[in-house]
Amino acid sequence: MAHQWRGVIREYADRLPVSESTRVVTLGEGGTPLIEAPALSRLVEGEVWVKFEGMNPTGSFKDRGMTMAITAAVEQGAKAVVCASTGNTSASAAAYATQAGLTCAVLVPEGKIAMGKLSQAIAHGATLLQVDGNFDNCLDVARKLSENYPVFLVNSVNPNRIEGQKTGAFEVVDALGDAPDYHLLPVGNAGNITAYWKGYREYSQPYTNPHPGAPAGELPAVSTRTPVMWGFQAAGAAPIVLGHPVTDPDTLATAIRIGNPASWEQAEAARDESGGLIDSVTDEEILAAHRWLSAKEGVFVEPASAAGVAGLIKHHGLGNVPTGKRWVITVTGHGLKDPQWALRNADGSDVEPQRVPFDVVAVAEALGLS
Ligand code: AN7
Repeated sequence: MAHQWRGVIREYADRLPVSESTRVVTLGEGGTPLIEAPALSRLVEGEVWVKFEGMNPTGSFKDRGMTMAITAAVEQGAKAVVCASTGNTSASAAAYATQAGLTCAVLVPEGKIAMGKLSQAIAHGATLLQVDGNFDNCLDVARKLSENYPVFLVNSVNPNRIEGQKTGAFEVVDALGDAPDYHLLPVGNAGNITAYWKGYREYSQPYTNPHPGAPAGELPAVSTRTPVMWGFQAAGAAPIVLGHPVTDPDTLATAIRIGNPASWEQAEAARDESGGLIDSVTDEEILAAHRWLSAKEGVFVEPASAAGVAGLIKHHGLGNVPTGKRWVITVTGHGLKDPQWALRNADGSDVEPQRVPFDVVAVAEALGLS
């Protein structure tokens, strides 16, 4: 039978908190394309790859963590799960909870949730509550709910989420043969940078799975090194860059509109241990990178997902980007989640389709073929 990718838990079971008897909840996540980006490669005179996480079942990297979080919740006897979300986590939680037969509650901040994400959560039957507050308030309530009521929290403060998401780093190394020189990605609640760094570290040294029931024995190192980690927050929501929480975060990249990241310290550890940086990019830089990806590389992402590319372009402009290096940039979510940004011109006006009569000569003329 032809091989089908089995989802990140089965593909990487020897490095995840599962045992042989674990009932795996999966939608076939992971195995996403690592795409060479020719225009970015030319820009930096190096080799730039984008890890296109929009190709996951619900359209974002969250699925890697959610398969593990929901699998663990089922194993522990959960009947209900809850999360706070700027959108993608809720879409993913709702889908995986549905497959597992769990009920799912999602708390989203007031307004500013991309419509694609909202409709996913609703389509999958989640109970969606819009909280009168921002993401950080939502996470606070979700945490307290899970401490005091019979619901499991599936935000990335749940270590199973980080475990699942570390498989992104494994796939990069498996595809390239070793870790890249640099790994860039957007930073919101900072779970993903934490997870990638954990994955890269675990792959670079001998590993013994600490989970009870996991196969015993030491696995050899897969990579010879770890990359330098560069994370990028939106300028209006850049608490780690500023060194203090932001009480009223604001950015058009709503996925990373987060003022007090749960994995703040782990993100700083990833930065410092790898000799990297966490910097901010403006909304204009994010939109320019979003346009660059779609118009020059053929990759359509949602705005927040372009923050890593925006960071590379920004630092290239600052002269901080050495030539001859290998760069991997995680682009975290699909452009169809939040497609409106492509329909705006650079000057902010709406893109309008050119209208033509149903006449071949007129169409040929409009296309400049005559
Ligand atoms: C497309 O869905 O926090 O730094 O609640 O959706 O691991 O939080 C989303 C985050 C980047 C930031 N790109 O990742 C949520 C949520 C996209 C995202 C991030 C998010 P983290």
